[in-house]
Amino acid sequence: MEQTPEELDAVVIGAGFAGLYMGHQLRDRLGLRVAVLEAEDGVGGTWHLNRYPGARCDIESFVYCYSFSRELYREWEWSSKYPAQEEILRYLEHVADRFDLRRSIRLSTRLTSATFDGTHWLVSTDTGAAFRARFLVTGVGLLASAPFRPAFPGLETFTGRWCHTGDWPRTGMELDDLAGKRVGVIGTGSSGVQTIPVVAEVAERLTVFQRTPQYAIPAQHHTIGPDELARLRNSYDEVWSAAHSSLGGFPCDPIPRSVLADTPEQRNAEFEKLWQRGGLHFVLATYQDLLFDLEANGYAADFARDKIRERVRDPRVLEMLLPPKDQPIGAKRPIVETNYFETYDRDNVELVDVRADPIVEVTPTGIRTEGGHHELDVIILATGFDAVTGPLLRLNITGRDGRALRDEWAAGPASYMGLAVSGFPNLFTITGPGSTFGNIPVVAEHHIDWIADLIGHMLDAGHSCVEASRDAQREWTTTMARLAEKSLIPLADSWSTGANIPGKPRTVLFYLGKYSTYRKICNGVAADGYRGFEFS
Ligand code: N01
Repeated sequence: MEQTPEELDAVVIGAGFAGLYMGHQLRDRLGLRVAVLEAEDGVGGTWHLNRYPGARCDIESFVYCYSFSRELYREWEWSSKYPAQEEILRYLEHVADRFDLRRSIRLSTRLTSATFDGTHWLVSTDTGAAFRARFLVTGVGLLASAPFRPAFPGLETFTGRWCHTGDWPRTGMELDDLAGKRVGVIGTGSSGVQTIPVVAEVAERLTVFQRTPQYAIPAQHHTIGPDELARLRNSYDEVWSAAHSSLGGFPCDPIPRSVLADTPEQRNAEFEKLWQRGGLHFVLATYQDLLFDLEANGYAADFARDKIRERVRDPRVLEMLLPPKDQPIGAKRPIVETNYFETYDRDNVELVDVRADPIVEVTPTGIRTEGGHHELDVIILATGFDAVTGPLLRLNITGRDGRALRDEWAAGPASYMGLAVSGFPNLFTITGPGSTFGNIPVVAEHHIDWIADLIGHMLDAGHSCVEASRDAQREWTTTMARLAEKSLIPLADSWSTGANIPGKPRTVLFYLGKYSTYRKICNGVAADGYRGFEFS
């Protein structure tokens, strides 16, 4: 039964990277009464949920973290270049303790609806707890709370164990539990590519069901030794100034010319340098036209295909793993890998191309494709997420005059800078659709500071309501569309365009300009008296 609503100033949804810091800003900087609602039984968001074997971040640890506290930055000892899931979760738990945030967090409390009553947000939850607050801030992330499980016929009849990478069971599915089992993985995006080599090491047999071959860039992963750690911990100013003036929210040195300006020898040398550097740099810290010009992109794609050729011995398997010539590199969110391609040379690993040999059904004992039956004890869905809008639309948000967010966004989302939606006063969406596409903790932190500044401004000025204007939202949508026209990103059938979910409107979900430009725009709007917002 719903309880009498608790009176608050703000409700924050989610206790991951975004929600933790938002709670801290609203409570400790602005002195507001705040509840951070978290559906799961622990903090950490994505890093609480994504516990699949091999889960690791593909942004470097020294910049996949908060910058708001210099002390926190200096204290924390990252153990490796790309932090593992457990380590990031430990970091976020540490943040919750260090800043005494737990007393403001309600765990195991799933928001079921949020309705604006003309002055306040009325928030209901699955525990019966209810809240009435002036401000509602979503920190639900882009992906993790909305796993996509394709409707494979017969999945419910499977007698083995199955799960999704983004909603990994807490018991019975650790790596040891998979030892000696026949495991099937469907999907070869970032999650699949991370878990496949690790599971292959222990499984009796691993069958990978691949729909689209993908480029994947070696992580060149390594542990961080004492000297490197000391250098990173003492580089706070350089790191964050470089991150904030960067393309994607992490320090990088893009090549300030076209791929086409270099000779084949020069560009191969540049590509090789980036390849050895590892990770996202190959696609993001590279020639300026790589993600904008198909011809330029083609040279990088050829280079990456050649690298795959060097690593797979079986020509039949290689043919299945090579992305086709017309598939640009980096149009889908780039994948970062360790030992991925070599895994297919193992005797216990089989690759099934489900475009040539489609999945017909899941049976009680495995997966039937047109070509035959694959006996399995475990099925892992690495099939991705209903990204960006999915986590928000699950919240049942109703704004001014009974307008449901689901209806407003039926043909695709519209927002002002990814931060606010016209018709939804005093609602702020951290990393919402329309925001920049970059290193999420950095983008989220910028949003949170910006939102806290705006709320602080309202308190000082005595405003009770703020709302993005229709015109500002329309202009932002036009700006996004203009940038998208120039980019290769909309060409991919991926989560960043909504194309991975059957029936979802295909639209560009991000502002595809540089993070540094986006940051300047948001800060300029604030400096200009919050241009595009209406106060009352
Ligand atoms: O999901 P994805 P993800 N039948 O959407 C396939 C972040 N992340 O969880 O390409 C068969 O990329 C689908 O095939 P196709 C990161 O931002 C980060 O891997 O659509 N296959 C694809 O292969 C990332 O981009 C990290 O043809 C089906 C796969 O499933 C984002 O999360 C780690 C299918 C889905 O790939 C999402 O990555 C993990 C079907 N019906 C995730 N439906 C790191 O930081 C889908 N597929 C390292």
